[in-house]
Amino acid sequence: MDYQISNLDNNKLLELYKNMLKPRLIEEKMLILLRQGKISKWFSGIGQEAIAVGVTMAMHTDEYILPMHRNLGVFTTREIPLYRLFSQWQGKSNGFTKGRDRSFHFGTQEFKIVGMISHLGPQMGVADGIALASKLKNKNQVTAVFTGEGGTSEGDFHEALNVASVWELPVMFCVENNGYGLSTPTSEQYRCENIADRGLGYGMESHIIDGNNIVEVYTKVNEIAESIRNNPRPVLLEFKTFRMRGHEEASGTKYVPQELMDAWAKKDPVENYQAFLRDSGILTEPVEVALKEDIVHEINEHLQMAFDEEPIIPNESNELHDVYKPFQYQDINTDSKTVELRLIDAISEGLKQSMEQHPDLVIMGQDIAEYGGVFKITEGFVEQFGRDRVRNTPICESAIVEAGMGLSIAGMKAVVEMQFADFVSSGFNPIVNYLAKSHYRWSQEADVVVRMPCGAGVAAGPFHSQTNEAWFTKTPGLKVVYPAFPFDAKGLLATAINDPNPVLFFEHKALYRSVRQKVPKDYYTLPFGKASLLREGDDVTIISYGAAVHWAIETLDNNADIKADLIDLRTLQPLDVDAIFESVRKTGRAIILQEDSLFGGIASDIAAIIMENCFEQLDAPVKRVASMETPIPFIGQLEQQYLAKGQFEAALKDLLAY
Ligand SMILES: Cc1ncc(C[n+]2csc(CCOP(=O)(O)OP(=O)(O)O)c2C)c(N)n1
Ligand SMILES: [Mg+2]
Repeated sequence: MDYQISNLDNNKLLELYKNMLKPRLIEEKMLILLRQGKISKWFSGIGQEAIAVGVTMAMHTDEYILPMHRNLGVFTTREIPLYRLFSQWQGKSNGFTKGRDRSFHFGTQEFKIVGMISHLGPQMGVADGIALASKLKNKNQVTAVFTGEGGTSEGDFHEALNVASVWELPVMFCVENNGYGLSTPTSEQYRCENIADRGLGYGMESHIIDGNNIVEVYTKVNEIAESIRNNPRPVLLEFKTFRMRGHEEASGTKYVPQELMDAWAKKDPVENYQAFLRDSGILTEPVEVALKEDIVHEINEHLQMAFDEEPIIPNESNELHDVYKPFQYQDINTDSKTVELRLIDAISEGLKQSMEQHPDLVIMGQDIAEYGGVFKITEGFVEQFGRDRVRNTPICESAIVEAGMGLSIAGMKAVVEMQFADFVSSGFNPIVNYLAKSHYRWSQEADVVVRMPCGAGVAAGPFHSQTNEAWFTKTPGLKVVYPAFPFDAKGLLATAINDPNPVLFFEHKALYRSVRQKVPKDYYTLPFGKASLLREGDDVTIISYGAAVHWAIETLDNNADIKADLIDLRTLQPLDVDAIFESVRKTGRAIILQEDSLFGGIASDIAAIIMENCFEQLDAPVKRVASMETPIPFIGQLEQQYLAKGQFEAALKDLLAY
């Protein structure tokens, strides 16, 4: 192997060696423990150490690194105390996830490391967000994110590189091309000769680096990182290397041709470099022996600490407590003059005032800048807040949600506008897997609001009419807000943005321009988890939210003889169960009206909760009224037939007659 040491001094050369030797020796120990059944799964990075170590050494300690499952060298080079890593792998408290996630699936702000989620790709968009924050704050920092060559086939890779390129974000995309993704060889993974060749397609500089040569990795990445700090831009780095062990230890390497194994064994990054240092007199035998002894001693000592640590004792309230970051709601009232606003204006005003309240808030979405968004909610925002904070995005919902997560990791806030709520399916993975689980896994808040223009009644067909809140209400870690009136929308949006947890904020399109209300001019907040009682009566409890609230009002207006409590939930997660119970215990009858189709919607859960808690006060079975079990059709008469509105009055009367 050709080591071009140019201006590296002996100390640096030895440090590179030491930092590679450490993960190698830890892994050798882990393989023994694995055979003894003392640890669970292990993803080996043996043979790939030069990449993790070289990249980490080229980074400043206050710059974020987003490593993968084979990058032990990132964690050790950042000098995480080994007992904490061992505890993490054993699921103990001194680890980073309180036993809630395994192996390298954790992050730590202390060491500026953001670990992967299993889905591989999402962290590339997260790196974009972190890099965006450092660019907006002129920090002159670079962010490094890792992926295997298998992960480059995911849409997240494409989206993240494209966004980084369009926005000129200071990210190093480090692809470890190790020949295989589980059992899949590169020939079945991609068709171009080098992954680095793709840089051209993204308008991005790229380099191929010998991933088994620590000197080459370190010197090249060092140079590139320094150049990015001075001239922020993304760079694609392809490290050629090889996976010397199985995908994980249990799965073996039978499918790997022996010639490949033999050829790459000769290129072992640790052994070759060791030989080079010996030959050039930089590493003497006594130094080498001492070095190894020190590391082995450290490993054994820290392993003992981890083994001695008490196992975690399950405690339900601890688990429930950590799903959301604690948020102290601040009630901000205003006695400012009110103005009559449509729902759409109230949301626009609320968003604008939150932009004024939070200088670190960035909003992102398709066509939201000069164009003002397809519903014109952000019209005039660019003029007031500038293009840094009001960002047009390419069409890539996943990468933008991920970028929101990255901004949050870097201490900023994000609002992401879905052009239509239906399109959130293209950003579903990061919402339910990354944002929702982040605080529970490693105490990292996901301070992101996703705005969701939703709902039917506008004859827009199956892909511009859905109300898909049920996709999210069932996922712990998310909050779901669904206002029906301008006053609620403005105050709840302010709270959604103040709350550091991920919030799905539903805005019904059919209400945008049809509902008007007097709304305070100034900034104010409203609490989550508090329903509003719109009508009071003793006969029946009607529970609803969103556009369906207006259907219920219309029905009650047409039937003055029906005396009903009408509850507008306003937020679905958290859900105001107390308001529901109080009313149902009074009326003895409950009907839930929802716009979404019936099965698996929130009406079903509310019905179950009422039955479990108010059974003895009920005079009739709880009734659910929802739309048809079909996709939403386009033409008006089919849409009207589809919607629950048409069945509500009859169902209500049936329930009262029961
Ligand atoms: C979305 C998703 N699909 C599949 C998997 C299962 N899986 C985990 S790692 C892996 C191979 C990854 O290959 P590569 O990106 O080349 O990384 P390497 O393991 O070679 O370092 C697969 C298929 C997963 N974790 N997530
Ligand atoms: Mg691979």
